[in-house]
Amino acid sequence: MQHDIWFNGKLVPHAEANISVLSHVIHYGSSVFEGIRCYNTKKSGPAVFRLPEHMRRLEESAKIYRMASEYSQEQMEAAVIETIEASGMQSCYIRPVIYRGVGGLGVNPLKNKVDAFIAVLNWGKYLGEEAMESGVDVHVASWSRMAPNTFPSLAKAGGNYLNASLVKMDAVLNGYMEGIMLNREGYVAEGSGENLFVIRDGKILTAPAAFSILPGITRDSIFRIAADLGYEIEQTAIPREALYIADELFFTGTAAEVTPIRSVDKYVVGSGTRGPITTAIQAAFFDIVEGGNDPYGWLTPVNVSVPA
Ligand code: PPE
Repeated sequence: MQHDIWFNGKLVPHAEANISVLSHVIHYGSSVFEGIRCYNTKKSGPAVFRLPEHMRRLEESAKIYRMASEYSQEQMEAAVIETIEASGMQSCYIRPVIYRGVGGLGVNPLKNKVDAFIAVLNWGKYLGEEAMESGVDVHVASWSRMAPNTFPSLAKAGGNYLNASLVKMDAVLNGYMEGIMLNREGYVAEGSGENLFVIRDGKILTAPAAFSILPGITRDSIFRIAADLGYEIEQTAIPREALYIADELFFTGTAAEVTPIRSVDKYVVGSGTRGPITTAIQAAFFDIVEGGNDPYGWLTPVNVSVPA
């Protein structure tokens, strides 16, 4: 079933949420977006995970690209809730997008209209159901992450995903689930749609924000969860070969949640299955989002009435 789309302030049927082929975004990739999950928590029903943080990042992505959205962060948060409630979905993936619309062709976007929409859809496990336990097989991508001062990596912008989709296609066509990108200096950056964590000798490492990564909201959540479980986390330069001798590796992301990695470039990671620290962090994460146990105040409840 296709749910109503919130489109420039109003809920409209899916079929009516259309854009012009002459929209700036079609020609030049000028959009910013978010991916957010709503979970049907055991404890208190449907709730959105870290909604203010996602909408803040959306607003900041728009700011970087000088897009003046008509809607404030608070209005966009309310619009997300409204869209979920209207859909009747108790759990869903939420995709808000702000983009450059019509207003003439040509690179200069300053005259083009800025439009916004929010869609809600079903989205299961990003890297496969059984991957959550057994882990995924990945490779190091031959494409690098963008260099600093080329495309702003802190903005979650549509155009950045041209690079990501080259990485993902190469991975899939070579029989891997995902590709890990290195930055321009050759240090580990992230997956095409996930942040990456490396565990060795009980210590957890991940790339710093300045390494051309998207600093994920799940990544930030893992910092809190892991610290409270007593693990030390360091944001540091990780050489490629550290992946091959790691004890454990895992991806994080809204879509990917916490997904273990069992091999990289056919090197077996640790024991070749989900390791103990990954298991503990994954369990703590799912206790929040699925269990509804929310020590950090990360869940925003939504009222989805179940049809009788
Ligand atoms: N890095 C990239 C490049 C990325 O796209 C994502 C999310 C992350 C890191 C993790 O960020 P966060 O979701 O805030 O923890 N990728 C989104 C889109 C994936 C897609 O295929 O589309 C997502 O997970 O929603």
